[in-house]
Amino acid sequence: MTSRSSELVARAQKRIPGGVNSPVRAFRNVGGELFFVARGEGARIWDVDGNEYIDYVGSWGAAILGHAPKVVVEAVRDAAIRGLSFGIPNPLEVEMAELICEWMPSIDKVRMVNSGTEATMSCIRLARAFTGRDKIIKFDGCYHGHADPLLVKTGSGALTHGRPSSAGVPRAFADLTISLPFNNADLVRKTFQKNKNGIAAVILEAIPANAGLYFPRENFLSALREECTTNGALLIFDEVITGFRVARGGAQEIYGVKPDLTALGKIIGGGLPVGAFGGRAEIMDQLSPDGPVYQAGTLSGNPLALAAGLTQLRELARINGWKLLEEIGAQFEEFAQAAIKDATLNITFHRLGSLFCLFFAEGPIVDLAGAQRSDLKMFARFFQGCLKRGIYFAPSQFETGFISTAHTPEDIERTGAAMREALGEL
Ligand code: HOZ
Repeated sequence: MTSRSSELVARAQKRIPGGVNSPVRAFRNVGGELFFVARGEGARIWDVDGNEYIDYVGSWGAAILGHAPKVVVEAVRDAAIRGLSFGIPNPLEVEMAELICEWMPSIDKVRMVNSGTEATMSCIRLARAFTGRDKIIKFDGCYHGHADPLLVKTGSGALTHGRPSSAGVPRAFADLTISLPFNNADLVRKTFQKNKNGIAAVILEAIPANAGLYFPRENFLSALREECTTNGALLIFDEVITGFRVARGGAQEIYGVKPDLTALGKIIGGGLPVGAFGGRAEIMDQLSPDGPVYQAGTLSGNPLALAAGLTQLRELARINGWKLLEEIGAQFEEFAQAAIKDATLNITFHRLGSLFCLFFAEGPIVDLAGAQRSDLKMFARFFQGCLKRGIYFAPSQFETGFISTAHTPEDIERTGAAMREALGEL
């Protein structure tokens, strides 16, 4: 019998490129057939055929309170009744701006946009205008959305499908982007020396979470801060994933390094499409209408998205979500490590709070080259083994797992058991 998902896959493939609206969802590297989701609640999702999964994708991090949290749904409903979109300033924009600036003290001023891609793209334009320079430094495997200057040796779906630098990006644009291995401060120093007064900005995910998950070495971020300051370049943190997740003030709070600009997204939209970018006032004041840098959007500051985001953030603070996520994450780690130990395979487990990743490779893994040592076939078998046991991890080795505050101890225990069995089959 054909499943409803299979029918939808067939129809989608006729009318949507690859059958999906974002490439990682296509299951290409894990085999098997993707499923269509019908609904979600808490840590669970159900596909259109009624199969239930414990979900560790959580809308790629946006659903930090789990799916359809009552408070957020109610806030969206209340906002919707008052109007869906105006294209006129609304009070929630001020509330959101104040909250972001309070929780992330490196940000004096902030602009709301509709996606992380828009946020990073706008940071780059702003940095170029502010410094009067064209080149940027990024890091191999760090993914900053799909704007032209940033699709060079990038992570996420581009990496998953073996094309980390996209076709369609003019050579002249790509030549302005220098991509370096993560965690190599010496190379950054040398690149600055070679490009005297040429680098506008260094952009990075302070905690790279789009090529699996790995961490900055001690002093790497502070070395970048120093190099940028010495050379008159801006330091841009892409905290689309880590912002308000790894700590209230994001990765910059944990590592104590202050970027000039920060890109945000996911959590601040509570599951609706949102991004934001902000930073030092003198840089942000370059934006139109005060300054010469143009940036705009019909749906920017959309009341539904901001109602969802503000409610999610306030709820996180109310329940001390960061402490809770660390506790759930620690429990997850305990089960995962025990299952990995018994499986006696080469697996490197990384976790920070509610972010985690199993690399099917020996550690240490500190950069993209390390992540790429992973046995992708083994990952695919592990993914399928977990999926058939009702556990949904991201369908790519080069993504990160997301735990929400809705994952219960029973969910984690069940996940641990499924992981143990799936690893046992490899
Ligand atoms: N680029 C996202 C993961 N890092 C995937 C977005 C999606 O497929 O929704």
